Amino acid sequence: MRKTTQLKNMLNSKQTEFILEAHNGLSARVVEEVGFKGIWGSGLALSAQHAVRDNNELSWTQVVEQLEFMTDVTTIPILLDGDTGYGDFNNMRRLVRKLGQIGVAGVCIEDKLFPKTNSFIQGEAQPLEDIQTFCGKIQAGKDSQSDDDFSIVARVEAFIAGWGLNEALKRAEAYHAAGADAILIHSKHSQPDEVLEFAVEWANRSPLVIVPTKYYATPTEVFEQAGISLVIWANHMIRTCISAMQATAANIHHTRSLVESEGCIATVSEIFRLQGADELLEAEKRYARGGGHPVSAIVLAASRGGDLGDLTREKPKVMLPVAGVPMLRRQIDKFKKQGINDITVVAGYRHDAINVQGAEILLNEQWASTGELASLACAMENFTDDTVIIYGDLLFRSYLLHNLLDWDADLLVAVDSSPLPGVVGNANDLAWCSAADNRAMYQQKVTLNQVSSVSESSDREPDGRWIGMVRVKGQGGEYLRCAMKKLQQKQDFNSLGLPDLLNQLVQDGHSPQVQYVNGHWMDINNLDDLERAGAFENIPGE
Ligand code: SPV
Ligand code: MG
Repeated sequence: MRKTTQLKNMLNSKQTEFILEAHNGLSARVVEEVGFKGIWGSGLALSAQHAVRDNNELSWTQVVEQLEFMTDVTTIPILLDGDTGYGDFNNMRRLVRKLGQIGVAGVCIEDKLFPKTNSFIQGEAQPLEDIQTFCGKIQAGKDSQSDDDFSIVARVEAFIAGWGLNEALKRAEAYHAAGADAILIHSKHSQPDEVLEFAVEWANRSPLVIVPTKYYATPTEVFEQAGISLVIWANHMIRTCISAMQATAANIHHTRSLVESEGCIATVSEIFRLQGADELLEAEKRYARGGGHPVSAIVLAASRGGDLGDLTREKPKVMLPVAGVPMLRRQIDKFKKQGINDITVVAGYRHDAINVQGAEILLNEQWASTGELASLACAMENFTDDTVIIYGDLLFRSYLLHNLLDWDADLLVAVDSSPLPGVVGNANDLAWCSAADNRAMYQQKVTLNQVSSVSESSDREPDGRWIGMVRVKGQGGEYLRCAMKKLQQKQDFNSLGLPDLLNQLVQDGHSPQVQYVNGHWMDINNLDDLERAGAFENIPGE
């Protein structure tokens, strides 16, 4: 239902309705969240939040700007306290058109002179607007609304200015005849006598609105019995802010510490929630990277690297420095360079020695008796719609990761087709593919047949070596989960590695696509590797 219609229905409903003041997007959101059906855009509160006076010191365009933040984040109607309409009938016309454009449901104008003063400051000294002039403003406003259900509430300030019931009724009658959708009768008494007398005489000629700031102790049932349509709790959010801010500021100042205040104030996560931070994260999945998803990474880093001897006594292999920088740090930096910030490291051996920032560290507690797939199983929760899984001891040129991210495939593995003398026969990551690397073809469509040390399915030479990087995207995530489940049934699951997972995917009919690469990577298995690694990484710009 349109916000204008919601407000109109509230004004015309048989029961008494209630709206609460808000003065910015955040307070408006809070008012809606607790269940209010409408918001009062209080002139006093809108000014006070900027520490300016409720004397039209805030320009009308500044008011509209605040209101737009409020309408943007709420679905309930806002009734703006439009003071005197910020000028004459012509200013009123422009105001009403503008409010319609930004989704404000109605405006209340009071019969005082511009610039007005708050009703509770020397009210009796305040001159009232000429009745006919004020009626002209109401008519101009009604003629300018583009939505039939937009409401104009005429506020009678006769009691505030020290006049009696007759003047109040005379004015209300004239404003009603000029087209006002409701009458707001205001009073500065601490008892509701004036407004109740008015209500009796008014006898429901049109909806009646009140602001019980001064007669706040009146039981709400009294208003209901008097047939009041709308009660405005007019300034209680801004007053709450003031007391809370004063208490917190004084406490932090006196104690010179945040400790005491921390438990008494909203958490930072609560701020994020009210700002709708989650929605943005979801939107990023849909729209970031040209409609793709933000990519995450899982780094398998649980093993000690026993062949590196004493070097890995105090720290795991991934923390060994290469050209002065720990391998893991280098990897994380490379991920971040490609915009991958959701990084999970599955640690095991000497996990306490992993002290790099920028990644979530998970622990495979069984690291001593398990293999790569058991580590991966620890990180299943951290899979996103697009995840790169990588060995922690892999060094690579950035462009390899960049190219991997550039291809669109559910499952994608990088296979190095360049000859690797000395490795063939020992490594368990040799790759047999549906076709050998045909370097002449761009994005040659090749799929993986098998990764292992020896071919089980063919006796031909391998097509290359899987470099230890796999990208799992979209539907690929389901395939991977399914393959993991099957493998977890196996007795020897704890000794299985990533090649077993790739082979399972092939068996399941989900052969990963192959992206052929030519060198520019290395893994670290022994001291020789580590020595070569320094030169490998010593490339400017990497
Ligand atoms: C406001 O909230 O700004 C009002 C109500 O106009 S009052 O302050 O009571 O006049
Ligand atoms: Mg006001």
